[in-house]
Amino acid sequence: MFQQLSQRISDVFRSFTGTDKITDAMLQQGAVSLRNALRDADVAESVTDQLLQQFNEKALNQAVVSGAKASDVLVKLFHDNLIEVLGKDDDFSLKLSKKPAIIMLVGLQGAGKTTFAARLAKQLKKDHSSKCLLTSLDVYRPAAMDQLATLAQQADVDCFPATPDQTPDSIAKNAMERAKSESYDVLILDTAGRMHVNDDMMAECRQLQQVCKPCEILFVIDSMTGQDAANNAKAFNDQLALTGAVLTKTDGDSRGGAALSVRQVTGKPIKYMTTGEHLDDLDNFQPERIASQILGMGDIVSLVKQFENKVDQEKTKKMAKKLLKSGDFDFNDLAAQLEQMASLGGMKGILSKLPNLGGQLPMEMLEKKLDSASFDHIAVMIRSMTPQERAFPTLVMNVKSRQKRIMSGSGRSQKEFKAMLKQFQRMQKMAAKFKGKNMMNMMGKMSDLFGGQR
Ligand SMILES: Nc1nc2c(ncn2[C@@H]2O[C@H](COP(=O)(O)OP(=O)(O)OP(=O)(O)O)[C@@H](O)[C@H]2O)c(=O)[nH]1
Ligand SMILES: [Mg+2]
Repeated sequence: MFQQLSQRISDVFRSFTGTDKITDAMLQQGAVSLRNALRDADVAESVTDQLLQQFNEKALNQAVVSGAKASDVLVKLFHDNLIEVLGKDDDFSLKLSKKPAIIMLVGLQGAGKTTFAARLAKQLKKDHSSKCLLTSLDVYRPAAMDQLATLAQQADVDCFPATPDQTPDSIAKNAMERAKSESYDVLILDTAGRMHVNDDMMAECRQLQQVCKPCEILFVIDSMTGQDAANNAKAFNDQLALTGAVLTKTDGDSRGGAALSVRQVTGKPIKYMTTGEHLDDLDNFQPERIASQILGMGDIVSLVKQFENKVDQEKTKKMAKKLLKSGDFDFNDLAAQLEQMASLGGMKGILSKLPNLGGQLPMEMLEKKLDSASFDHIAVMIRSMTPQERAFPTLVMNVKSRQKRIMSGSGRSQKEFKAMLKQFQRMQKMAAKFKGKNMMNMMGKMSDLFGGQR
């Protein structure tokens, strides 16, 4: 699901490199491609307008943190915006305050109402020990009532029997009576769908709403609905005051637009998604997961977040200043580098988060080379040095007795100690070369050194 949108959006963002701020020109340039990508992903025009407007407002003048690319920052901002549009702060729980609590399912033909009814009952029974009763109000399609009865049996929940010669609201009234007298916690009403939104269907649904006063009216929509999703959602929401939506068939080859459109147009939470043919293929809707899937950029978003949160910018600046001045690099600097790299999950962590790199790199070989234990060993050896030794590396390089003390204090072998010194000297040389240059570049180069070490 969502693959086409993700590919397009990542293509749009990949072209932005080498800047320290998101500019209006970049957003303008990106907007055309983004608009096309969203349209091709079946996001409705009106929804695209709102989405891009929100995005531009948030993105303009955003700083590109050192070490990140403009495209990374844009991806992260777009991702955050998607999460918001998909309902980050929504309340996804069902409001089942009455007994019996009535849940009414509405939506077009074939959307997945009947199968969702059985899935939901099964889940409520399992997770909340709710006593559920199902009933079909579909008096138009002869097989509809049998279909629900069969699914209810599979889900091991009760189904209120009805016949097609009754009216939908008389069936609903009878089912409510039964639910009340037999102390059911929940009654789920499965309504009849129509090919298109029409007045008959809406009138019937409104009538049912008045008779049953449901706690929840859930709009069930096929995720492959495409451009019509926004219009359909609007029609149902205007007439019925929906309490939420259910996105079905997310296992199919959909282009992702329906989820965005439904949430944005109705303003109601998408409470569930169904992910397959089986009764258990029911999930709570997760905006973060869907937004990341939409972007499909590996863990690039979390990497950018980590850069922002964990790279101590002050520390980096201080170090850069010092290097600018003297090109000096001591053991304190090495310790600080290691700490920053460790906070990003070490080299392995950094590499594994970069999109598309995983497939191209011989990960097994890298894993051997990037043994994080060697970082830890170096850190221990530095901790065993005195403050003077850390600040004046020559003391360590030239005085054998100090070396011995550090080795025994840290419990590392002579071989490890020598390797550490070699590493340190390489980094010192590199620091001299990088005098006055970008710290994050330097960090990257230093990481290369670690990678090439063994
Ligand atoms: N692959 C897949 N198929 C699904 C999913 N949800 C429902 N279906 C299938 O979609 C078809 C239609 O589902 P129904 O539950 O009958 O749809 P409905 O909304 O009740 O349709 P009407 O009663 O005609 O209005 C059935 O064949 C379901 O098995 C899903 O998440 N994934
Ligand atoms: Mg049905």
